[in-house]
Amino acid sequence: LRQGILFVVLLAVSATCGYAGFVNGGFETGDMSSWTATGGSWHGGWPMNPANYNNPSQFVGAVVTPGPDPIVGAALNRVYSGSYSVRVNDRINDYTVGVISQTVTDYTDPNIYFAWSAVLEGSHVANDSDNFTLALVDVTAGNEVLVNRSYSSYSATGLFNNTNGWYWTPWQTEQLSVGDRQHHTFTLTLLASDCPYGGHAGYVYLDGFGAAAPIQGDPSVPEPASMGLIGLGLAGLVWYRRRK
Ligand SMILES: [Ca+2]
Ligand SMILES: [Ca+2]
Repeated sequence: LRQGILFVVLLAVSATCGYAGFVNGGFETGDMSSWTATGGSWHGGWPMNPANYNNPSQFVGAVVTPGPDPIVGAALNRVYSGSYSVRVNDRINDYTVGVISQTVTDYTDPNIYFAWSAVLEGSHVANDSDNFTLALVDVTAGNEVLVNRSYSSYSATGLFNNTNGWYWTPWQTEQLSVGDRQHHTFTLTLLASDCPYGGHAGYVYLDGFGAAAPIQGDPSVPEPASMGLIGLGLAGLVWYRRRK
């Protein structure tokens, strides 16, 4: 029996190791641990000066719990998967910028997943808008940009709905195949900003950054993958006991 239990434990450990590259990618610790979070202010002028938003003590945003988005309502849940997500920037018009990033090294899983949703207050022109940029780059390949989602409320496309003058997207899930980039280093960065004249705000939610597809909804429902592993472990236990 002891060897059977050991088998179960080993399976659990090997499952964990496969996703070791990402830490707290779904914010399920309830805080920003393992993420770099900075921020600052954007006063006047396009493009934005990075020196103005690299202050760790001025991060604008928060880890949030499930519930209706305060602008959109029940049509948009603040959390995509599990009990928490992060909201970068806020809905107050006060020139703020929020930035988060995480880097994974020596990545060996075949895919990278994440989910995002944006809520942007309607504005005027491209250089006078709240905006965001969500990018995944392959650092090993000279910072090659693999995913770049960049919108302002001025450039909002058919991806966006409009509620009371705010443009918003349903949750967007991204799957990126990186099986041919074994052992590379990747960085995910999300910047969300008010407009530079303090007239319009916008924010972006992020969740489920990891090697497995994030599962939408209730955290109490176990992921199919882990259920399968538990089943395998139990099968191993039965096999061992029969053999004995
Ligand atoms: Ca989550
Ligand atoms: Ca703000």
